[in-house]
Amino acid sequence: MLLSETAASIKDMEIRGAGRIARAAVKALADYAENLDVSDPETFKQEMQRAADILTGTRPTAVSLPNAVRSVMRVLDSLDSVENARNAVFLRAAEFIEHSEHAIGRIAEIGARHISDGDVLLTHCNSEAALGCILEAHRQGKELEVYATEVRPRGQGLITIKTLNDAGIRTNYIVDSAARYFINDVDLVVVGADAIAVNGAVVNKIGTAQIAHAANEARTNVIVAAETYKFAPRTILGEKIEIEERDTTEVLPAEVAARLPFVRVRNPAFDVTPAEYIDLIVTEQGAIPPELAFTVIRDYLGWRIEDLR
Ligand code: RI2
Repeated sequence: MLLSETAASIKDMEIRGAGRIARAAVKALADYAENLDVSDPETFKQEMQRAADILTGTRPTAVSLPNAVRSVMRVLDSLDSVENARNAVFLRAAEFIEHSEHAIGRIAEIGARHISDGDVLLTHCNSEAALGCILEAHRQGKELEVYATEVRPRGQGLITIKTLNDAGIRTNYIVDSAARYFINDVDLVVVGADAIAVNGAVVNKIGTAQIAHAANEARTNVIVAAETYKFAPRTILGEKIEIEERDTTEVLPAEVAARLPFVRVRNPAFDVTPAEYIDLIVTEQGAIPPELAFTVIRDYLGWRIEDLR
């Protein structure tokens, strides 16, 4: 796939999910490096930077995307020849993809320990990290029942219920606004994350904050399954995580909106769940309370405040 095709697929969500877009972006960078026909190392670096900017500009919220792209681009800091730079990009991209896939497996193992036999779970959107925990608990023989939301406007809940159904897990498919209605029947909420701020706040699919709020009120635990590359280093500097607002036609067809001149359709794709509504964040390095987000950024992502300026 060409770089522009990968970028377009990420933007229109043919490739979606914070982990998947990160892996697709580093693969696109490696392919781009392979076909880059230049002999001057500086030109190579500039062209790679241009490609990196196109990829990171596709979706602004999922920090996995810039974190993954930056982890590849870092190898170009000390390049001496185009050939060495190209090989370093291949190697780093392959390492990232392997690390990401391994992280999903580790999170599933750790997350499954927090799921008990007989639990009723609720999940929102379609997160491979969150679903990994549920599927692993099921694989271990735990009897589970899941509530899965529809996820307006893009309907990612449909992917989730197909996966759960294929695994033979008893699943209830509900509209997003029914989460509060069923929350007292739920033992544990399991969701993924697109970004996690230094204060432990979790950015995830729009509606997550409402569910976490309802869970908090009902004393139902909430766990977030997220690879360490979903922690947002620049939040250390006080930078806010940008919330993507997608095309309004995802919510209301343009011809209907055209007849309602006083109505403005809004379509934020994500919201922010405060740390106090989250019991645990399950990463591949272990389960941590959200308050330890800074430690993950410093120790596992290796970002120091000096690197961020
Ligand atoms: P994994 C998705 O975003 C959802 O918000 C999901 O919870 C999150 O990414 C993490 O997904 P979108 O691409 O990386 O559907 O765990 O907007 O698959």
